[in-house]
Amino acid sequence: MTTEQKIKDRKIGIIGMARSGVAAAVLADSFGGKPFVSDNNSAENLSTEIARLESAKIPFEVGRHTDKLLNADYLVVSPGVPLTINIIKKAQAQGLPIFSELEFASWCCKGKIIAVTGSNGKTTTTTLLGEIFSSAGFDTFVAGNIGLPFSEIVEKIGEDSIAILEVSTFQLETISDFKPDVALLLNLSPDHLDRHGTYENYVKTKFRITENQTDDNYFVLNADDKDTQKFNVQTKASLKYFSNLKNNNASVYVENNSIVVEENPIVSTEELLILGPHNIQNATAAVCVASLFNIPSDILAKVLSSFQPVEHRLEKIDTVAGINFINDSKATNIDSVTYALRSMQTPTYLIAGGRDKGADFKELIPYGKNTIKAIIAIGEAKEKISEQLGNIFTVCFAETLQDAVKQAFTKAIPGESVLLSPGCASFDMFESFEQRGREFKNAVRGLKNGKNENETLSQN
Ligand code: UMA
Ligand code: ADP
Repeated sequence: MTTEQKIKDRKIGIIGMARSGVAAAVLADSFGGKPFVSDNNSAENLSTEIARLESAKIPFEVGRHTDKLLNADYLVVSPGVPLTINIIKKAQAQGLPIFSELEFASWCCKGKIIAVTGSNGKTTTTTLLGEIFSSAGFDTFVAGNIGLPFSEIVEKIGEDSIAILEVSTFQLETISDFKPDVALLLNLSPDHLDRHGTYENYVKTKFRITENQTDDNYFVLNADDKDTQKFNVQTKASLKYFSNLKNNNASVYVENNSIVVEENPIVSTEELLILGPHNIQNATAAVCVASLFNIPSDILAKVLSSFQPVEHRLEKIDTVAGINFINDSKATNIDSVTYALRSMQTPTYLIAGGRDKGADFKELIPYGKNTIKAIIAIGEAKEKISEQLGNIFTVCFAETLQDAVKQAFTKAIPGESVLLSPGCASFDMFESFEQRGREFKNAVRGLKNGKNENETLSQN
């Protein structure tokens, strides 16, 4: 079926009216479809989105999902909408097809797609690939889970363009034909178990990234990742591997501290500005993808040696009274916290906690043993952290992030570090991990300026 046949004159029920839902509705409208958007949030909280839909004359409802949604040929769901809600169950019972916004947008894509998934490192690697491809002269678009819905930009993508998409399991859960030219799976570790139920389900959903690939596509995998190797992947795509070790199966690997492509050293890992073994993994993965497009080594070396950490990912904030402050607010699962701990060179006060996603905090023990001086636990997970780690580490409680920063600052001595690496979602205390990271930075700035927490907060 052509894109036109899939969308033109079709009644399309869209669930969720935030970034993805509104972008999908506008895209549907632009292809001659008949979108109807529904969100269970209030009109008051959706004023910007409502204004955009009204100006495009796209009908919608807010406050709850009614059966109006079911008067459709198919539904398009936003990633944050769980498939267990009543209206989706009703739609399924009625036999309505359900597609993710990513799937829907992909119908309209004329260019090549590089899709990046994994439990950690997606945003860093997607951003890095974006810089590599645009430096190499490709007409490059970066979108997806990174914050810009694919539907928002897909119409600008021409036949010679490249779309580099960060892809989450929430988006893969309801794909049907999504077929990336190159799929990259960075790593696998437990995350989002509150949504996917079991780790097996989560992994199966991740592997869906390759389910429609054919032998002219590539599936790029991490040769060092034990779970990627353990869960035996079924794919028709050509497999390519990257590794942080001199691994014979890998086409891109690390040898004598250099990232090497087919025996040619590209860049020294010491030149990378993104720190830690996990970031070497992200860099080798990006080089592996770039090598499939014959991007010259001098361009790779230039981009890799100048690429800065993305905000909220092991971001060095400042040194106050000799104490280093590091913002890793995006560490929303345990694996990313273990990597943060592995990257620390000094004794560290760890600020962790927030909304638990089913994490096992005990996994931090081997990585924190020689690094953690104390844990300052915040948010809904603080009791669980204390229960699981209190017999190994000193665990203190803080009611607010500002208080946690203050406590850590009082305890730390010059040469030590304070690391915000929560291992949890932010939604119990903040709007987003970005807001959590910004509040951390504000609190640190407040310490530096000798201001109290209230002054710091009220200024921002
Ligand atoms: N809603 C309903 N009914 C429900 C539940 C929610 O109507 O039962 C409504 C909410 O009221 C809200 C809207 O749905 O208005 C929210 O949808 P959304 O959460 O999908 O929000 P978007 O702004 O479209 O953001 C989504 C991704 N969000 C999630 O996956 C939770 C963003 O990823 C992504 O950047 C964006 O699309 C663009 O592609 C965020 C994320 O947290 C960053 N991702 C997870 C992660 O990285 O771990 C997967
Ligand atoms: P994602 O988009 O998958 O959440 P990010 O690049 O935003 O990935 O990084 C999220 C968190 O994971 C940060 O704390 C970061 O330091 C850490 N991280 C980045 N890359 C990796 C990796 N390859 N393995 C483990 N942790 C990583």
